[in-house]
Amino acid sequence: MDPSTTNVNRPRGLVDVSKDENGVPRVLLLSPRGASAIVSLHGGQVRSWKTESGEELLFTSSKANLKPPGGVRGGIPICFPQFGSRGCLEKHGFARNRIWVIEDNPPPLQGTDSSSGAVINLLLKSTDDDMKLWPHSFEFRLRVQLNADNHLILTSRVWNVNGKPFSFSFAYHTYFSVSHISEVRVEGLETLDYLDGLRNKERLTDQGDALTFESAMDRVYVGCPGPVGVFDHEKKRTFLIKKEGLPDVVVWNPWDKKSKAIPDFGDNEYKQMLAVDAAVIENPVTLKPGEGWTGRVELAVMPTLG
Ligand code: TA6
Repeated sequence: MDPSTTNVNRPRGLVDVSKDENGVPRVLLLSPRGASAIVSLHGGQVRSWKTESGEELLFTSSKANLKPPGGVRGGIPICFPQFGSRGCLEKHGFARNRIWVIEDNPPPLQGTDSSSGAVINLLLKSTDDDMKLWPHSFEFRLRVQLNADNHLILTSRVWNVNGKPFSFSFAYHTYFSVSHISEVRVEGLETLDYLDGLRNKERLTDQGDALTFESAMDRVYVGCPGPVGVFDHEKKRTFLIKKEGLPDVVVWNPWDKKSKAIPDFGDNEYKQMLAVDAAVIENPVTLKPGEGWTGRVELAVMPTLG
């Protein structure tokens, strides 16, 4: 697809490609009911997800550096081929920094409903430079769909295209916009084990209540079987996170002290965000040559009942 300005009328949704202020193609997805999402080819990153009344649901820092090749603080960065820092690979991997391409005719993805809403298919392939950092040949297909119910659905498919087996970890590092962090409660992680990033990744067990926030949190909940709910009391709004192929859930808020140490994050912006990531971290995925892996997350937003 020519990324200059293409306008494609879909049966029940619209896809529009233009360029951002840095000349990087970005894709506007419009659902039939008027919700929207923006996906940048820089990182294959969802940068915006808005309700039909135009309310932004994802947080982006006012200090975010939008220029490639750095990562953009906000939206949904793709962490691949690793979450966190290990070896010589950059933190959270290189996928979020690369320029992806639009793929017009990707191989069919089983279990997805392409008839509903607006859809874009992106592709990232390993380059010679990537191979110096991570010597594995892969194809990463990312499908972003805003469906007829205004759900945002991200499906990632990673293929080992040749060579030897490789392993990777992965996260949809999702920055939710919240009214105030003190008004937020997270349900669905009760009684699970987590690796505490604030205690040298010590393995602890959640006490069984819904999560609320009074200080910094940086946890990887492992083996989370069901959906996760993020309730915003002030906004009377709930985000529902459903996931497949993604057993782990990251919960992160830097709070005041760490916020001041992050250059592309405002000192007080921790009050307006909560990162809750569908991920695969504790037991990395291993792919033999010719094998593929799929990880899907579906994000819905709805009024809180009661
Ligand atoms: O758990 C989330 C986390 O790994 C935190 O430790 C925090 O640093 C965050 O990701 C953001 O990482 P980034 O590389 O985008 O600064």
